[in-house]
Amino acid sequence: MPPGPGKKSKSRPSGKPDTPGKPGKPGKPGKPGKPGKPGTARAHGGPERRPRARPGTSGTPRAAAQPPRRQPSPAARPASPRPAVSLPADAQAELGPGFRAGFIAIMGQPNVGKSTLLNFVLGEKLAIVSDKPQTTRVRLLGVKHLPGAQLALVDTPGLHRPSVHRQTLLNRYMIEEARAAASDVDALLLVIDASKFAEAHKAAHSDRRGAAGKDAEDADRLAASAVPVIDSTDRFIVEQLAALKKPLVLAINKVDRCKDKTLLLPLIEAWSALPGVSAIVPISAMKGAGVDRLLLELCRVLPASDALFPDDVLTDAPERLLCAERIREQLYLQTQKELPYATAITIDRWEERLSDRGKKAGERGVVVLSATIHVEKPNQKRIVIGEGGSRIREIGTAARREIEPLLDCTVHLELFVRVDEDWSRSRLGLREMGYTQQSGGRV
Ligand SMILES: Nc1nc2c(ncn2[C@@H]2O[C@H](COP(=O)(O)OP(=O)(O)OP(=O)(O)O)[C@@H](O)[C@H]2O)c(=O)[nH]1
Ligand SMILES: [Mg+2]
Repeated sequence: MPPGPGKKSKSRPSGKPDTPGKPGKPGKPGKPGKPGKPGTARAHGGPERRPRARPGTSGTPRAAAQPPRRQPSPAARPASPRPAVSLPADAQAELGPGFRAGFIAIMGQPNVGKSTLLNFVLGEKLAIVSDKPQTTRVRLLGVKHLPGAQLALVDTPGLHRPSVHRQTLLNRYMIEEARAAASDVDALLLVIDASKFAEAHKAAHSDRRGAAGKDAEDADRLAASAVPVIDSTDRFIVEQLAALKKPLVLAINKVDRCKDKTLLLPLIEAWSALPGVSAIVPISAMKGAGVDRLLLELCRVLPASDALFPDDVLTDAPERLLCAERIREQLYLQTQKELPYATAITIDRWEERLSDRGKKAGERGVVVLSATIHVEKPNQKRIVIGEGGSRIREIGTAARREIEPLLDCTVHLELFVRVDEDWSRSRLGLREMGYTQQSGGRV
């Protein structure tokens, strides 16, 4: 294994930074470590009262003292194009009286839409999303408050089959994060991507038709037999999850991308035949189709319990982590396919200035942030900085626009880029980026 972060060169981009201000000395990064102090449970008069352990979700030791993040006030909330999703109208009759609450891990392969689903359910952007696989790296808690129920949803990194080749320590860390989340919760929500099956089916259909000159019906039959309905990775994942003997709900996502909806039938049939799947719901996490039914199925499998969090708590994730994530998201969005995914963000300086006018006196008025983008190779650093510093300026501006509504104040953000060779392959590198296992993981 290569040694820990090797050559280090840190520079600020040439050109004007997003906001002026001297960098602070790089400190400890926002660390996805132990969870913050549990939010006090509020009694909702459920039939059963039991103290519940909370699974570890993201947190930094430093930020652990922060109160859980509350739902932003309507004034602070960025204009949302849609109202928050709730249960279907007939749900209360189906669920009966009494309160239900519990932790649910959102599991599945990378890129299937787990984080998109979390955000849609919350009606807030909490998790970052990109079309690059393995975007989510640490567990992230989002609390959904419903009439008669509370879902503590834990977004997780994507799972894949263990492969001996090219597994970095970061990969192993992420898989361990997802596994640890699954074993800590009351129920599991497995998300799969229906569009992958639809696309594979379509490709097989046109191959067969072209190759054999078959008529449409024959081609359909042959294509159906050629494409595995449940791919080997999903099969592997569901076997692992079923072994945990917890209620398992399946969401078949991205149905908006399946023009031929009849292709969902073989999927539903194949998944229903597997033992341990409590319910199957086709959804579009992006457009929202079916998400209300999915919430109902999740409520069904939750235990009777008092609420686990006060009803204005959105997450326990520290603001530092959420800010670092927004920067990473912009990095992904603005560099497209040029940048390998082994980049990390550390927040090196966080300075709060109180407001003396405008907003309520004494409230946070400005946050001054310095963050470092860590890459593994000098050419990656050049990509991030861009021509004359243009790209890093764009990343900084876009990230600041995302962070301001999150912190509900003015933000001055300064970004640096540093090469930490092969950090994703060394224990020290992971620790420096804040990726330390919370639950006795094996990294
Ligand atoms: N068309 C369509 N695209 C979706 C849907 N849900 C997610 N996506 C897209 O799929 C890509 C991956 O979404 P994510 O939410 O980041 O997926 P993820 O499962 O969290 O991925 P990892 O964090 O990498 O494990 C993004 O480009 C999303 O916009 C959906 O319902 N329909
Ligand atoms: Mg994700």
